[in-house]
Amino acid sequence: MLKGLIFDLDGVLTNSAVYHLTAWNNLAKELGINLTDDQLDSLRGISRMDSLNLILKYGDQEDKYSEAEKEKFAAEKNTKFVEQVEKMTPADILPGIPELLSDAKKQNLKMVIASASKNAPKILTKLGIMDEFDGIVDPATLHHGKPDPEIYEKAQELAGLNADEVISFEDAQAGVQSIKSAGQFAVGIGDKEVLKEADYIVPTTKELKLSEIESVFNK
Ligand code: B16
Ligand code: MG
Repeated sequence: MLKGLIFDLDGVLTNSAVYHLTAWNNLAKELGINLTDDQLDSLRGISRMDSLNLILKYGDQEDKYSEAEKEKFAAEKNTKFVEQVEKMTPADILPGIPELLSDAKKQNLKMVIASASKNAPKILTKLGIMDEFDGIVDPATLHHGKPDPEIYEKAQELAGLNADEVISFEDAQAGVQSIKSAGQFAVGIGDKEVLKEADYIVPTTKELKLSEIESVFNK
């Protein structure tokens, strides 16, 4: 029986990816690295330090900087990202999400956030939906990033539920893999081919309808 929903943040509740990608692209340029669109796209859903390491790898600069220098670059990127987050408002919630959250509330479902972003509480506060959630996984406590199941297992634990009692929402391939490895029902939002491991796929958040997802979940 369905008892809870678990949400990725970026790309599911709001589109902060555009700010992440712009900030990474600018940092890469400062380091003399020109990223292709595909390389930039591959950073979606990936943690801050993993993203920086990937960028340095794309630029053949893997061993060029010390850990302290890398921390400085990551902090610089984050400052630029947070400047954009400060401008976010409830209008930045993706279409279809307010209805989904309110349908879930009516059914008393638990709701938890499974985002790799350390900025998740700040973003949710700017969106005005912080109070809707029963918990947020703290990414600082994780040993492995998505596609490892750890973040979705932690989210399920926070909700106090079993894997077969939750539906989890993701826009990134690594995220869908993480959900499936945790043994949960995955809703993928985006490209059918990329997210083919999900149990239910919609092209955008506009097509999310809790009753329809539930009918597939209950089969
Ligand atoms: P931060 P999600 C992820 O959020 C983003 O998709 C990814 O681009 C970002 O690097 C990562 O969070 C870490 O974010 O630098 O704010 O800690 O999709 O897992 O909600
Ligand atoms: Mg995401």
